[in-house]
Amino acid sequence: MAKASKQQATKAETYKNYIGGKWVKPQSGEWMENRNPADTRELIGLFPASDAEDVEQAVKAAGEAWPKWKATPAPKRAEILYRLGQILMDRKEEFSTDMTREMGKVLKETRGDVQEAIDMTFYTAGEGRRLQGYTTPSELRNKMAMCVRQPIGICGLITPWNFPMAIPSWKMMPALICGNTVVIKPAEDTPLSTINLVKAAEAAGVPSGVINIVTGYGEPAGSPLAAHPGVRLVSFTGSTDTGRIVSTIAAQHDKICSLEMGGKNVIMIMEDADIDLAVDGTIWGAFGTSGQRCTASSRIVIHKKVYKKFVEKLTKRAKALRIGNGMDKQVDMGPVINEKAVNKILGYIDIGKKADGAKLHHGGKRLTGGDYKHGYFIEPTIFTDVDPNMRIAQEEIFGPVLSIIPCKNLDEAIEIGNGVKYGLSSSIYTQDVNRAFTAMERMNTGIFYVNASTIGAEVHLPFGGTKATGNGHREGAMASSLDIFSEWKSIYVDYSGKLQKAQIDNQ
Ligand code: UN1
Repeated sequence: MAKASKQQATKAETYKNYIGGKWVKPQSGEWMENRNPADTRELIGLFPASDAEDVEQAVKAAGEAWPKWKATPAPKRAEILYRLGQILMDRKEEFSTDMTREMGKVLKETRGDVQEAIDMTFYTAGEGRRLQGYTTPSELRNKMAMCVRQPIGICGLITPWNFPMAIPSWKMMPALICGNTVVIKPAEDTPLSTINLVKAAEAAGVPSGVINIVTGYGEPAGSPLAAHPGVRLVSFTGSTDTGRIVSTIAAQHDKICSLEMGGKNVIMIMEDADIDLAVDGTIWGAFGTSGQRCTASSRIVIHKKVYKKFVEKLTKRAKALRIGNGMDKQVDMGPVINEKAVNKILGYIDIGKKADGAKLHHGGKRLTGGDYKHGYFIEPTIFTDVDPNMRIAQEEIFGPVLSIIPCKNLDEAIEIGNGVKYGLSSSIYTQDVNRAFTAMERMNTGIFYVNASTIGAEVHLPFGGTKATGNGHREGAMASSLDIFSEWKSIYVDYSGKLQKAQIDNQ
């Protein structure tokens, strides 16, 4: 996204930051353009290119709002979230359309993104009447022991462009139900969808200062948020490289830090699999969202016996995919997010062809003429005869590029499947229950599917991965979300009226 001149700022719709319950211009006086990646002639609007001063104001507002929000009973906080969920439902179509315009994925998928935010909001609201800790016996007489969840304080949320409403909701809803206040910095490519979420929260009655949004670029706006001494927790989803920077900054201030980062997800297809089903799952997993999901199926490891048949069927389907503007109902796959992404993806296709020496079986080019002229379109791309150690089979490309790797049996498939630095999602297609359970046990990923693609996580199960995908946390699923956004307090009540010593008075 290009920086906008002041002159443009007077013409296009201009959005603001939301700080302390007010929509305010950036202190920086700078704006950034948000353009449709399917047709860059369409300017969605101008958004604040915030800097440290804007972050400072937002953190201050979040700090001022915290004592009152923390003291609000959780069931009352939940009532606001129920209202928010309802508003998102009512405005689903409008928010989905905005999202397709700003980030490109087809309307069917942006509806899914908004739905995921709705699911997360209602699911989390239910927690307002639980937020359970536990009581447990003490080792001493006349003494009671229990533990309760405490809010943490101000949470800094840094979120990506590929799920610009769902992922903010994974972080914002549990943060709020636990009694924290938040400052969110959405990705610079998709500020509108996150602003829509914040507007819905405002309409639902979230008190001033409880949610604050500053839009802008990573270094001027994201870094000061991660570094601000008032921010106790930083929650980040995005690339592994940026995640490392965020966690390094957070570590210098002893912050709680949760990271969701890259993936190099694998579908393993055995010789007994339902091949048509596996083709369906591959098309959806590899080319849905133009491959721009951290859960995207970027590797297929397939038994030699069915390799040829699978590649034939898959290629036919890939050729039939209609690529274009996600607003068009006929379109199956939209653009990628921006010019930088085009260059990165084409760069990897080049590496695949030249340095790696893989066979480019289908696609591989940017689409340029006609309707494609003003957008960032790349053909669905399939490499065959890929060696598991090639760069295209090891590194996250984040685009519609699939590597197909032959294998001779389940053991080899699992070894290849696990042989990457990431550990987000994996799947197996087989009709054999023994193989399915063997893979389920041995795949070192946070998410595993049987006879389904690597994408499609639901909000009430833990989301996240092993190894370089994260730093041990899981989002979604109540227990894991609450573990990120609350701190335990252990409480001992001694009603014996005398000094009792744990571990010592143990007779
Ligand atoms: C992501 O891949 O960036 O599992 C998030 C899915 C979605 C969330 C994906 N529910 O595909």
